[in-house]
Amino acid sequence: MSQTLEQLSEVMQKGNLPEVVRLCHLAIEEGSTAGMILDSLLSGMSILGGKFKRNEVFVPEVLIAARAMNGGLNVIKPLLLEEGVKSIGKVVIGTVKGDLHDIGKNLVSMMMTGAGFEVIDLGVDVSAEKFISAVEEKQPDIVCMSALLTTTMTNMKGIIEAIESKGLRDRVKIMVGGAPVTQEFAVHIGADKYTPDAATAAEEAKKLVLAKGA
Ligand code: B1M
Repeated sequence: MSQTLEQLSEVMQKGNLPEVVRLCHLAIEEGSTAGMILDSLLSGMSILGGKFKRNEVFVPEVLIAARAMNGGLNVIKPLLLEEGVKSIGKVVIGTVKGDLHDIGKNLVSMMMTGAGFEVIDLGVDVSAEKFISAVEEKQPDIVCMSALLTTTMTNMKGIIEAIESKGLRDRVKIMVGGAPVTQEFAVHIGADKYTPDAATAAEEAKKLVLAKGA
């Protein structure tokens, strides 16, 4: 890893947003790819996550670091997106009710946009009602749900049931993800697809819409 990318990982952990933005731009000038910059930011967040678990840092520090991470992601966003790609389908995405984690969801959103999807991002703490309104109004091909807490991943099941009870289940494919979510859990709650990371989510979403159109 270059010196700039090492520094980037460190300043992200300290939550220094202006430095994160500066170093992302510098890394781009030095020839780092968006993937290399993303790896540096993710490795910083992984180190910080370990410290959070061991009670060496607390919510305020992690929150500030997350803001810095999202700031860095915004700098590399244009590089992750292919220009002039024709929309291959529509995706509605959100972090489920009770959950405020948005970094993974934002990454999935970026990768999906880069893969050619029109992405409607409902944000965090999204209720079943909000997902349903979005399905009715926006007519997406795919609904993506993210959850980072073992206590909120269970809300995914309620959201799928609510979509079913409104008679909308046949209209959309449902994809789920987030650190505690597993393939077994996805099958158990009746989702169509689980993916462990954002890049795979975009690949699998493409396959789902191609299969739908076939
Ligand atoms: Co929170 N937090 N947090 N946190 N936080 C975790 C998740 C935790 C594992 C930390 C720990 O204890 N080790 C733990 C959860 C324990 C559990 O339930 N098993 C935890 C906890 C306990 C909490 C609070 C309860 C703490 C408290 O208040 N006492 C609280 C809950 C708040 C709430 O949501 N109601 C809380 C709060 C916060 C902050 C607000 C401070 C902040 C979030 C800020 C933000 O997101 N804007 C935060 C953070 C940053 C973390 C950690 C450190 C990092 C999460 C992250 O962004 N990772 C996390 C520890 C860790 O993960 N090491 C932790 C990077 C991100 C890229 O990964 O989101 O997994 P991830 O996304 C991946 C994949 O999962 C996948 O793609 C991405 C990679 O490409 N993916 C999808 C994600 N969504 C997908 C959707 C898809 C497909 C793939 O759909 C198709």
